[in-house]
Amino acid sequence: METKIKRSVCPYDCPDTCGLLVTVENGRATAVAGDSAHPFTRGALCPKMTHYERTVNSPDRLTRPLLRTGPKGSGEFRPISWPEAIDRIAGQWRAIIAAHGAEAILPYSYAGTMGLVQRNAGHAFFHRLGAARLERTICSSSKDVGWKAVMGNTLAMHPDEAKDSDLIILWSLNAVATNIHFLRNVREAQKRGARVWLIDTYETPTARFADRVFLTRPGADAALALGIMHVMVRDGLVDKAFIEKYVHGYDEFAGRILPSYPPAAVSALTGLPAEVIEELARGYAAAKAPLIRLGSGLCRYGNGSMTVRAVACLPALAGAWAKRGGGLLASIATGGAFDTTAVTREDFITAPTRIVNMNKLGDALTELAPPVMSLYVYHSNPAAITPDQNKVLAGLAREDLFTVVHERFMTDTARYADIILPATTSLEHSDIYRAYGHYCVQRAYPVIAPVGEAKANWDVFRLLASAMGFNDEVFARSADDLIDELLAQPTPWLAQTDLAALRDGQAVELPLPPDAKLTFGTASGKIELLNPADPEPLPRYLPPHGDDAPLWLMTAPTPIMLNSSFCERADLLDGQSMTLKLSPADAAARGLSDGQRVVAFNNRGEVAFILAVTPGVPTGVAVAEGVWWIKDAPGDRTVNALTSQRLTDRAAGSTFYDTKVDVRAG
Ligand SMILES: Nc1nc2c(c(=O)[nH]1)N[C@H]1C(S)=C(S)[C@@H](COP(=O)(O)OP(=O)(O)OC[C@H]3O[C@@H](n4cnc5c(=O)[nH]c(N)nc54)[C@H](O)[C@@H]3O)O[C@H]1N2
Ligand SMILES: Nc1nc2c(c(=O)[nH]1)N[C@H]1C(S)=C(S)[C@@H](COP(=O)(O)OP(=O)(O)OC[C@H]3O[C@@H](n4cnc5c(=O)[nH]c(N)nc54)[C@H](O)[C@@H]3O)O[C@H]1N2
Ligand code: SF4
Ligand SMILES: [Mo]
Repeated sequence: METKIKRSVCPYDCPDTCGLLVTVENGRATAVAGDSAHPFTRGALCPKMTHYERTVNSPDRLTRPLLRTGPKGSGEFRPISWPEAIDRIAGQWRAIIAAHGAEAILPYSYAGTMGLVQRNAGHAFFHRLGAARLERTICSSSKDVGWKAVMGNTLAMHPDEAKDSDLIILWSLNAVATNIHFLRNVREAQKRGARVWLIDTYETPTARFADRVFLTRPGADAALALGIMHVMVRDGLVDKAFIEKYVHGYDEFAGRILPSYPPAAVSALTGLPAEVIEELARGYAAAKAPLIRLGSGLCRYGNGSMTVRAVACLPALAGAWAKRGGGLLASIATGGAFDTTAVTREDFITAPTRIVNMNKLGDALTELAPPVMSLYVYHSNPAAITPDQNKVLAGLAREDLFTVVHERFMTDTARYADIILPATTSLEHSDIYRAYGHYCVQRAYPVIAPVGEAKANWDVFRLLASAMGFNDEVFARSADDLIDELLAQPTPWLAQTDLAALRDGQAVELPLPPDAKLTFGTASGKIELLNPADPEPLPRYLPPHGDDAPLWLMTAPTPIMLNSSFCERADLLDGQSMTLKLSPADAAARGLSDGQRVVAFNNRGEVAFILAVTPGVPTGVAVAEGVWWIKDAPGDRTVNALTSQRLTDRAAGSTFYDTKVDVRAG
């Protein structure tokens, strides 16, 4: 028997992008461990990935192309060969293009895999085809824009600085589920005496690591941040020397928040007592190096971008950026390291084609004119993860919609396909990964052969390109050729990186300039509390969308899933059911008791859950963790039947948390 340990990278949409060591025995992946040589993740993995081999070797893997034989959604298929599958797709597309034009074809992809080549594998092909373009803003586009309104292109601070902070605020971040390696830094800071605050809408599992937990009304964080800053300005608790040197528009900013956001007004918006807002301000201002780790939950509201913008002003008032360990960490953007246009090939767009926002897939499939006639889904599960599930499913059920799904498993989306193509897992293909929670980059080579007849995203698009008669040179290249090309680019970051180590598959950290934290990438070169180029030069509180229903619904992550990925793993679900958490008061008011079947509803849909009554959820809030597959749900819908297609104030982002429901026995 031959046993080897091979390096790889966790491909999932998680800020940590862990280094992996895979045990391969006779060509089969038999165990997965963390790579202790990884500079940031240092050998630890989350519970989902400690048995990644169970996903890779799952008996439920799709291993052959499939052709639908039953009604849409029935899950009835028969195997066909790859050449037949590709021929059928190309044939259907030629007919659709002849009758409706190529813009009737819509690609749908997001972040099943985060590697730069496989994630973006369809762009060159669909641009060449002249297909409609997907606006990929389901995650946190509004957060990026909110941060940029204040900080421009300033580089994110290094996550290891957290160890030197004396006050860490986990703001809208359930780190136990979504950022465990940052939590390790938090624990180290705690050992050195740091205090930890959590600002969320309910007591998440992360609450047990916090010294103080502040529960705010959903969608009200801008008011909270402005209220804290009101107290700091009012009481002279700001760092005047820092503001003088590094901040633009302090006087105008102070002129707005002094009259508008006194603690009493902020208390009415957030539900936090005025004394608590005063206490937060004093504690924050008194800290030597306060650090805000800003999660993404709060950006998924109609006011999300403005909310992030308001929070991003806080460290400027405290002068936190000048202190080691102080500042604000939102997301780490290392896009500048690689010029991905070699993969995405925007130059293939000869005439701009129509753009469809991915959050509005439901409307796009049911209402758009001229209609979408074909949908090609890869590394995404829109039937589960996209808002307004009833509309999405109605669209997917259209008999005249030709749907192709490239997948690893029979997901809720795959069930609606006309043709399913089997996809490789990350252990079976090549890629190169950046991270959004640290500065490492890492290349991964295949560590095992594809399972069954599975193919990687890039390889499928090469086949489709050939079938459509595209003989552009890029389609002749392999994924490894493209990665080599990305690494050969003379970007300033790569010029300072150990390319040999990167080519060897080691995790390599992109260097941050020593003065990065005080080098502000804005037009004024300062932190812009006042941003004269923005249509709204000053931040303010905007109300969220809300709905005509009494309970805010938190569609939060669970440690055992990653969006809808890992639902294939019964060992992780471990018999758990899809629950809805409610406060004792809200349950009693509706005559509901723990463990019973309930239905959450609003004007978009109805979803059955098992009720969990807990004092960790405040009144007025309901919590549904995880994006489940319908087959594991108590009813025939999952959480996104309740969420809406409405977009954020800026950047056309998703508004998953901006959802209200009522609950009844069911
Ligand atoms: N285990 C696991 N890990 C994941 C994911 C997963 O599904 N499961 N998803 C991955 C992806 S794609 C992403 S984008 C990241 C997201 O990870 P995070 O940045 O942690 O963002 P969210 O999980 O959306 O929300 C974080 C918290 O925001 C809270 N929240 C909601 N509304 C508000 C509000 O108005 N104010 C405040 N203060 N808090 C609020 C929620 O209750 C939740 O606890 O995680 C990634 N990692
Ligand atoms: N209610 C609610 N909905 C949410 C969220 C939420 O917090 N609450 N979070 C939202 C966020 S932040 C995000 S980013 C989106 C994420 O939405 P998606 O990016 O769609 O994420 P997943 O649900 O993980 O689905 C990814 C699919 O890709 C498949 N896959 C994995 N690797 C490959 C591959 O190499 N090739 C192919 N072809 N397939 C592959 C997996 O099997 C999986 O089914 O969901 C959003 N939806
Ligand atoms: S999901 Fe996140 S924490 Fe878990 S192994 Fe992957 S990168 Fe690491
Ligand atoms: Mo996301």
